[in-house]
Amino acid sequence: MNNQKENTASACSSTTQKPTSSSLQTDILSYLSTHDELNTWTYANEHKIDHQLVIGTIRSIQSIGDIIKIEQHTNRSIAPSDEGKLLLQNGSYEYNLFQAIPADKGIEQPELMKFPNATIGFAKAMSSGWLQVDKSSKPAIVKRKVENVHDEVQNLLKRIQSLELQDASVKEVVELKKRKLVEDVIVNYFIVTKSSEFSTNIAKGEAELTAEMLQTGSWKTLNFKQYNFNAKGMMPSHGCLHPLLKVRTEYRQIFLEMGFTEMPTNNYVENSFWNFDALFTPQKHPARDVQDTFFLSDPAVTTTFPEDYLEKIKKVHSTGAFGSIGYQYEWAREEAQKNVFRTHTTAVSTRMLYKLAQEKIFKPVKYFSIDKVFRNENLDATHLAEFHQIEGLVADYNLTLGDLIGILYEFFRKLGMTKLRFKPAYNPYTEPSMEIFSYHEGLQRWIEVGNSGMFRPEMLLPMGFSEDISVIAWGLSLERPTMILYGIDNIRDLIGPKVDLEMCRQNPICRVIPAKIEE
Ligand code: FB9
Repeated sequence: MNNQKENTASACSSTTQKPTSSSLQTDILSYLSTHDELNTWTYANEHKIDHQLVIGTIRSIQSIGDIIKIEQHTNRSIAPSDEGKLLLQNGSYEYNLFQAIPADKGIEQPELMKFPNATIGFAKAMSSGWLQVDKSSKPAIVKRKVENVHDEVQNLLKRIQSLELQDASVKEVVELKKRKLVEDVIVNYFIVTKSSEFSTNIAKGEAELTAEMLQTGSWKTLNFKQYNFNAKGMMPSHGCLHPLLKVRTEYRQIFLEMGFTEMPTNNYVENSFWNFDALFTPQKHPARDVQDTFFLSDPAVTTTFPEDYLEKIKKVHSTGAFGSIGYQYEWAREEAQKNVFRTHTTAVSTRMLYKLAQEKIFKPVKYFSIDKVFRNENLDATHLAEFHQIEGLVADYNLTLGDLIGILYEFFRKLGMTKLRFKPAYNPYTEPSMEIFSYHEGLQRWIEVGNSGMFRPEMLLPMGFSEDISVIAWGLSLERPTMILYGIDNIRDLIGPKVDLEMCRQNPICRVIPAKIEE
């Protein structure tokens, strides 16, 4: 963020009286009748009028007819910063501090330092040689060293405000810039000159054609205002899509293009059975600790399960089954009954796969989900306690790791990520598992873009799938791509109470594929 602020603000302090636009119109035309040209910026300052009002009036004169010609110019100038305007109004810290010191007996230093902005005021007053500190007494006494002082800072700010002093190289101005009391501003102003139909008394053109004019025929002789096609239309207040929803739409579109069906994810609350146990996640797995998972106190448990299926899960965990030795531990139903905020949408995939396995005839499927998941993790700039998980899965006969890698290339290619790398990883519910990395042209580095794997037989066979059916799946978040696509570094600028709604109004359309690598 450069400190060059577009100085749309008025060049003059807020105390100036606001002329009506019509009287200002007359003033400007009479000024032009006696001057070759009018500089809106200097005119506004000389007449202590809001620069924007002058520009607005110039525009309205323009809309009446070919009365004036205008040329836009930009120049770099300096102006008091917001803090500078305060000092311009109330005087500088050092000057006000000096005034607070009794001329005769001085003041105890601790007392003086209670004065507003005393630190900077005292430092500046000392460096200007205005004060002396008598350290012989405890506490030290601060006394005036000079009879009286002038508030040079305030004067300078006034001269800068009134454009009398505009040379930024003057050493005092440099000093004020260092104190962030003065800042560079870019001023867009106009040079206005007379045009062919210039006159000082311009009849205000009729702004609308009324029924009465039509009936009387007076419209034939009246002179109507020109349409001012430059007039800025009022931006209608309109709803706007949060960037997350725009990116979600893009991801959803990609899945639908690839023939995937969206899974119903409208249940944030899940029980540990479907969120963990059915996914062959052992009951002692750290992910099941309160450190990682939000457990519900009410309703704390679910008691209804497909009992035969639950027995199979119990078996495959505790003593092993379906050719697996399991985890050889005492599997507890109570643990599985605990209700949680789902930690992943893979819980939804589990329910959908179980339902699929109950079908008489197995039909290959491609499912996807994009919805909220909750993790009781330590928060940082890129992690909140909830995020949107994007998940895709394909269930079919004899799918291989190659099929998984193939579909990942196709999926990420549609996201403009063509260079992928796969790193072996571990998930309780997939073997083999892979973290997915992509080379991000914009960031000029490899970034982790997701996780994936082949669901374990200990998960699929208890559901009732035959051995020759395998399921490949992958997941990523919605927040990470959105932050990268919209250049947002802190997730709190994207989600949460601190989000500036302007960001929602102004954020551009979502281009998941950066422009240059569009096919
Ligand atoms: O989204 C992630 N990274 C990402 C994705 C896209 C992207 O696009 C940019 C525009 C170019 C950029 C970054 N990640 C997954 C990777 C990391 O951010 C990781 O640190 C954080 N992960 C989250 C979980 O954190 C605890 C992201 C989230 C994640 C991780 C794994 C899965 C889902 C989400 C999964 C899974 C899975 C695996 C096997 C079978 C089924 C599901």
